[in-house]
Amino acid sequence: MEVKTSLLDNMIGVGDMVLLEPLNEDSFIENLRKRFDHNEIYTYIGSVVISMNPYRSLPIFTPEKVEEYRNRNFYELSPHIYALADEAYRSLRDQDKDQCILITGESGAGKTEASKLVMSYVAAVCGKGQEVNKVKEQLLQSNPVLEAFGNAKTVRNDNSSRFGKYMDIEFDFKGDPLGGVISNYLLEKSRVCKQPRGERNFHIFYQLLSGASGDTLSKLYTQLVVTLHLTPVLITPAVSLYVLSQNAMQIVGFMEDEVQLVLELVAAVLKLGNIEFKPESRVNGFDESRVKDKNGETIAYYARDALAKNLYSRLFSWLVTRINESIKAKTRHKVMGVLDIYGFEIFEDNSFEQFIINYCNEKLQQIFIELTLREEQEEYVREGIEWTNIEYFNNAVICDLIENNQNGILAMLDEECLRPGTVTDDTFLDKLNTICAEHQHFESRLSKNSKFLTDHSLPHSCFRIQHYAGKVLYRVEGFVDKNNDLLYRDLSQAMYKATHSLMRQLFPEGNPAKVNLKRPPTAGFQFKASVGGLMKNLQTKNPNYIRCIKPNDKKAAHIFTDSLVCHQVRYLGLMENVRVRRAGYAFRQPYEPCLERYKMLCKQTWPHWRGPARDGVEVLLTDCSVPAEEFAYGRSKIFIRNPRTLFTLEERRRACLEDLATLIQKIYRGWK
Ligand code: AOV
Ligand code: MG
Repeated sequence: MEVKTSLLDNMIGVGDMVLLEPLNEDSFIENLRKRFDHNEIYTYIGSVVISMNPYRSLPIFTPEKVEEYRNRNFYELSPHIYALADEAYRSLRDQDKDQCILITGESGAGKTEASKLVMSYVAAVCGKGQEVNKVKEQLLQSNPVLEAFGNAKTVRNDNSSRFGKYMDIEFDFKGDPLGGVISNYLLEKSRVCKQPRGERNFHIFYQLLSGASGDTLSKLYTQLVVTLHLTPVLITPAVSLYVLSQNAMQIVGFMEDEVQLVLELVAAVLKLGNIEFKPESRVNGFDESRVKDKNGETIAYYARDALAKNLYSRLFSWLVTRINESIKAKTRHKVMGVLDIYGFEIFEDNSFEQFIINYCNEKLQQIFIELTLREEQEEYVREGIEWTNIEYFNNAVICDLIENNQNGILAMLDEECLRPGTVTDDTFLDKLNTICAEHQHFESRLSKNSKFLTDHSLPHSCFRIQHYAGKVLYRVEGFVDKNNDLLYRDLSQAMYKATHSLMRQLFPEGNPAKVNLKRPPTAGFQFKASVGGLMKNLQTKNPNYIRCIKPNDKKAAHIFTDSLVCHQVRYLGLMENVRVRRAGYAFRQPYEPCLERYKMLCKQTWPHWRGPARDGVEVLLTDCSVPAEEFAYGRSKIFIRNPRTLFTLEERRRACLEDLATLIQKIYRGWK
């Protein structure tokens, strides 16, 4: 039987790195480049999909492509993100397994686009019908709403996600979507008040100011508001994007008056940014802004910014909750989780936000290592299959350095934030340094492994971490404050007194009847807890990986910078991934389902096999003349080395089913 060669076409490179000969870093990069030059942006490492950002629209996401990949075996056609989406969806539907799609890669590598492609593919192939279509439309339209409020232009990416997002899509037993639940992780709210040079505030501000009608704007009293750090650049796309996000809000289920309330708060944030405080004067009718000296002025600005940031981030969380109300299903049978977080980033100036974002990426890399490299190798040992271990870099030490409950950086930051006395960012840094010097255990983790660096060559008030994806220099300025994340009680109370119903709702702690003297948990503590919860959740699901790679630093099409790609290939651990995969077996399955699926290919196993499933599989594979070196019998699973073997079995099965269908038709006609 003919085996398709799409995975082995040398002109456009090899579709599966597992089949690459010879295998070394140069050939790996060369293969990616060759494929990239031929518009083949996807390449497999076994079941992992590498996705190169093309930075231009390619005609490979059409409805015809969806049809092409629908219900096809993973290795059958040329590599595509649709093949991964299809595989995940079918194993959810047919094998009843919860799935998760883990999308990783640095800022601008294409994670958010990939997550949308997966969602739209699944929407296209799962059930139809009025009710189901409404659910799908709502799930898809939650994206533009959250992007408008949670994405912004950075130097790395014009549409950079400034929050982490995990979405469970919920299905019934037939595989029809019922709804979804979105979880969001720490929005980078400091952006509301301050953006690094060359960057912008959240999209919604520009969309509103340039897209909304004069009438709407005058209702929001925003005509005059356009100075401040929020200076909008009036660009045309923002105009149509405004319409887009307004429509999306409507589809997701926001009432007209709710949209109005949301926009009013966006306008309120804009206005806050416009308030100026002058000594001994009254501004904008705000009595409280009458400040007497320079010192007070600073506090007033500080309070203003804290309020703007809090208002905006609470509004964002409210939006997520509100969307969830619309899309949440009453029951669910199976779920597919899609994770799209902010990617690893190194800026000129890195603060608490980058620290949090990069920590989150470490955790994801850790999950990849746990499930793909470690788990895979351990499985061979468990199953009693001969195996030589392959070395790989385990970033668990970096995760520990950040999150260890006793002396991790986050714990020390919390300790410092809660300590009585004068606490500043520098006392926090001193603490890090002292502990580093004093604590033997800590020292061994910090210094010997050189993951934490504080030598004198560093600029003032900085520490450096050797992350899995590169060294990052963090400036401690603002760490304590951002971690504390406190808002003056007077401000919460003032907000709670507002006549604006949504505003009141966002500041429940301002209710004088419910004064809570307990300190709210710190931002770092909350983040660590929610990321920990996320990791646990992901581990209960069957993972599907998309590893996104950024081909150049210019956000440009057609440019493939070897050094940049090489760096990513290294830190993503892709070479180790191929080696583990090659040394081992591409496919494995417990004996029972394997026998069930292929038993029709052999007379002795069809229609029933009476002995143990393991023996049945052996009879079956021998009968199908699969060469002995192609498989190994584990304790509970059959291991198949080459994806093509599996593909051959699938082809035969399909032919068999077709024959059967023809036969049944004949018999049926005979009866008539
Ligand atoms: P990210 O999610 O990984 O960065 P995005 O998914 O936002 O990156 O991709 C960045 C930009 O690259 C997009 O706005 C598109 O212009 C382009 N792009 C990405 N994937 C494709 C594709 N498949 N086809 C065409 N263009 C694409 V960040 O959120 O910053 O970590 O935090
Ligand atoms: Mg993104």
